[in-house]
Amino acid sequence: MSDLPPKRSLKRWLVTTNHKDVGILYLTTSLVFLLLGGILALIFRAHLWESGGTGLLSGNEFNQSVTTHGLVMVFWFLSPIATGFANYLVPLQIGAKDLAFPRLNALSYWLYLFSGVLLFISFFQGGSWSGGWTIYAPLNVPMYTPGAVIEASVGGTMAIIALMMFVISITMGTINFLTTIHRQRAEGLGLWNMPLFTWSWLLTVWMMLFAFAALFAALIMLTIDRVMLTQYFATDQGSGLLWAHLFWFFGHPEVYIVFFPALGIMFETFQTFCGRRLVGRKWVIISMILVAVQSFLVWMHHMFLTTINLEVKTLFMATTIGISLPFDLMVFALIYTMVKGRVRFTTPFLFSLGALVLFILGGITGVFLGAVVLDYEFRGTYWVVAHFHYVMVSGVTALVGGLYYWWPKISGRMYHEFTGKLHFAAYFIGFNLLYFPMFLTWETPRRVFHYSGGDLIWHQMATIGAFVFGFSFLIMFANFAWSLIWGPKAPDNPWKYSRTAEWAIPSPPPLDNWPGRPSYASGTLEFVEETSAHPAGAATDGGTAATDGGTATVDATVSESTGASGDEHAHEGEHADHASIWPFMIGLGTFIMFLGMSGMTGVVVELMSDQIAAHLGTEDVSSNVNADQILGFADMNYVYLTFFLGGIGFLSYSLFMFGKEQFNAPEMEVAERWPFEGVGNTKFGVWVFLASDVIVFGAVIGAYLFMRIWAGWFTFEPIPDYTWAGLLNTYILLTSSFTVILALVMAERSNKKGLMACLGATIMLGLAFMAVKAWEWGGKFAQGDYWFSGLEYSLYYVTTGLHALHVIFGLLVGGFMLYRIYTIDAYLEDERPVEFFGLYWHFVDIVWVILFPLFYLM
Ligand code: HEM
Ligand SMILES: [Cu+2]
Repeated sequence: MSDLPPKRSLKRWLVTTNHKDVGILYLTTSLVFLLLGGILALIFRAHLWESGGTGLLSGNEFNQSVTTHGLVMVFWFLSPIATGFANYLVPLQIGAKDLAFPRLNALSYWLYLFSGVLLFISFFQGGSWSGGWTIYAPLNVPMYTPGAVIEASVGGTMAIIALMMFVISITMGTINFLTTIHRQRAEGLGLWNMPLFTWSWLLTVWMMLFAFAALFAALIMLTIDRVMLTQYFATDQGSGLLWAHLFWFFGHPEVYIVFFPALGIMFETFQTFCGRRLVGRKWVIISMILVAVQSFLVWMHHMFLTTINLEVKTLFMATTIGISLPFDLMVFALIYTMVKGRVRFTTPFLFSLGALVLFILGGITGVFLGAVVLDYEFRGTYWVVAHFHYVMVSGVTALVGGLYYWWPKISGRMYHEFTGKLHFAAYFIGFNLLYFPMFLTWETPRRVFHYSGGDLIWHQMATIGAFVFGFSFLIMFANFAWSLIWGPKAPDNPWKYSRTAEWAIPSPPPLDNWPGRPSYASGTLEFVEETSAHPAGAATDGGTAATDGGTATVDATVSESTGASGDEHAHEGEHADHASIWPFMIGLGTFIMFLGMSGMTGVVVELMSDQIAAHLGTEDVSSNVNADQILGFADMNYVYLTFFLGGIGFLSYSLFMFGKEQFNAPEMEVAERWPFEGVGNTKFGVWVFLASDVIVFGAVIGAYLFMRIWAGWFTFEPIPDYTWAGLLNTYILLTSSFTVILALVMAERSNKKGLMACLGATIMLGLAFMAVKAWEWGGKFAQGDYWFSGLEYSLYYVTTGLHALHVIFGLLVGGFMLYRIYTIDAYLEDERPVEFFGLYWHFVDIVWVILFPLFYLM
C-alpha cells in the first residue's frame, strides 16, 4: 500500500481504490461504451433506410451490429453506469468512508473494463457473436452455425467469455455493496431512513447476486460447450428450453436491475425539485421489495411460444401482470409528489419527468406482451423492440438526469442550464421519433433487415429519430466540457431542498468524505469527533431523521443544519494511502487468459482429434453432431495457447501478490448494522459469495435434473461405474471438514504447529480427493468415454468438474495460508481467515454430498 498520486497523473487512476475515483472511472467508461453501442445502432439504422437494406452492411455484419449493440447497451453501459453512481454516492449517502472492500472494488472495475475490451476485440477475430443478445440455443454452439459463421466461432466465443468476465466483475461488486450497505451505515441511520437511491441500489444488488449467478452458470456451460465441445446446448434433448430457462431466470430480473437505480434517481430528484418528501415513502420501499422478489417469478413470460403447457403459461401471465401493481403505486407516488410539491423544472427534473412518461408508456405496452394470447401475435416483432426500449431507455433517461443532478457534486462546477434543457428537448423528441414508430411497425420481425415496403415511412422516421437522439448526447458532452473549463464553481449544495448527506460536504468531496464521524443519532446528520465515546442505544428508526427528501416548509438544507465546513484537515494524513496496483494486474492477467481461451477450441480439437474421430465413427450418441464439422475446427494455434498459459501464470502471480499486500480497509467502529451486528465484514462477504455460489451450483445441478427428466429419469443412463470411488471420496471430504475445524481450534489457541498440521492434513485430504478423481476419470478415458461422447457424459464431467475446480481453488487458498503461517506466523493473533476458509471448504463438501447420490447412486 502506498500513497495516492495526484489526480492529474495516469498512475493515480491505475492504482486508486477510493470509491469516488472508482465511481468516476465507472461513469466515464460506461459513457464510452454508450458511444460505441450508439454508433453501432446508427450504422444499422442507416442500413435500414430502405426496405431491402442500403447495402451498408452484409447480412452477417448486420446481425453482429444488432447483437453487439444489445449486449453493450444492456451489460456494458446500462448496468455499469448505475454502478458508477452507486460507487460515488452510496458511501456518501450512508455516511461511510469507503466501500467495505476498496481493493475488491477496484478489481471489479478493471474486470469490467477489460471485459468490454475483449468484447470489441471479438470483431477482429473473424467476427463477433451474431445470434442476438439472448444467445438462444442451439444457435449458440458452433455446430449449428455452419458456413460463414463458423469462421467467426473464435469471435463468438470471445463475446461469450467477455460476458462471463463481466459477470465475475458484477459478482464482486454485489458482495462489496451488500457488505457496505448492511454493515457500514452511520450511527442512527436505520434501513428505513436510508436515502431512496441507496434503497434502490440495495435491492438492485440483491437481485444481481441471484440473477447473475444463474447467468454465470449458463455461461460456464456455454463456454465449455464452445471450447471443450460438451453438449449442453447442442442436442435435441431440451437444449433450447434449458437455455431459455436459465437465461430468462436471469434476464427478467435484469430488466429491473437496470431500471431500479434509475427509479432511485427519479425518487431523489422528484423530492429535491418538488421540495417535499416522496408521498407514501414507506409504501414505495415496500413496493420495490415486492418487485425485487417477484422479478424472479415471471421469467416464463419470455417463453409463451414454447411447448410449456397452457396452465403454466397462464400462471406466469398472472405473476407478470401482478408485478405491474407495485409499479403503479410507485408511479402514483411520483405523480402525487409533484402535485403536492412546488415543481422547479431544472434539467435533472426534466429528465426524471421524461423518464416517468416513457416508463408509463413502456409499462402499458408490456402488459400486452404479458397476456399469453397477445404475445403470440407480438412476440419477436418490433413491438417488443419498442416496448423494451421505452422501458429501458426510460431508465437511461433518469440516469442522464442523475448525471446532471450530481454533476456539480462530482466535478465541483455547474453545468449550463439552458443547454441542459436544450439537450432534454432534443433527447425527448429524438427518442419518441425513434421508438414510437416501432409500435406501428409491429409486423416487422425483429432482427431482420428485410421489412415490407409498406412500413418504409415508419422505419425512416425511426432512423431520423435515431440520429436526433444520438446527436442530443453531443450537446450533453459539450455542456460538460464547457463546465469543466469555464463553468462557475459549485456550492456544497446547489439544490435548495436536497437533503441527502452527499450535499453536506464540499463539492467535490475530500478524499476522506467526512470531517469526523457522521452520525444521525440526534435525528439529523452531525459530525462527531472520532475520539468521542460512543453513545449507546441511539434511535435507529424513529421515522423522524431528516435523511432523505426535501420539504417546502422547513427551509433548512443539510449543510446549514450540520455546519459542515471545509475543516477536513485533521484526517488528511491518516488515510493518505488508498493505492494498490494489484487489482489492475489481476484484471490484466484475466484479460490475457481469457483472450487465449477464446481460441482454444481448435487446440482442444487438435489434441483430441483421434478420440473424436474414433468416437463419432463408432457410435452416434448425439445424432446432431457431425465429425467432419467438428474436426474442421482443428487448429493448433500457438498464439492463443501462449496467451492462455501466460495469462494463467500472470494471473496467479498477481493474485499471490494481492494476497500478500498489506491493506487496511476503513472499518467503521460505530455503525448501524441491524440485523448483522455480530458478523464482521469479511465473514459477511464470504456468506454473500457462498450464496451466489449456491445459485451457480443450483443452476448446474438443475440443468442436470432438467435434462435427465427430459430424457426420462430411468432411461437416462448415469455415467459412473466406480461407485466405490465416489463413496471413498465422500469419506475423504467429510474427514477434511473435521480437520479444518480442528485447524480453527488450533488457530484460536495460537498453536502454530497444530494449525499447520491440521491445515496441512486438510490439504492432503483434498489432494487425495483429487487423486481418486483423476484415477476415476483416467479409467473412463481409457474406456473411450469423454466429455463430448454424449449429453450424459457432458453432464457428468462438467458438474463434477466444476466441483473439482472448487476443490482446486480451495487447495490453492489453503496452500497460500499455510505459506503465510510458515513465513509470518499469520492467523495466530487473528484466526478469522481460517474460519472463512473453513466456511468455504464446508460448502464444497456439502455440494459433494449432493452430487454423490445424484450421479453415483440414482
Ligand atoms: C411494467 C411491466 C413489464 C411487463 C408487463 C413486461 C413484459 C414483457 C414481456 C411479456 C416480454 C416478452 C415479450 C416477447 O418476447 O414477446 C418483455 C420483453 C422485454 N422487456 Fe419487458 N415488461 C415490463 C417491464 C420491463 C422493464 C422494467 C424492462 C427494462 C428495464 C423491460 C425490458 C424488456 C426487454 C429487454 C424485453 C425483450 C426481450 C427479448 O429480447 O425478447 N421490461 N417484457
Ligand atoms: Cu421478463
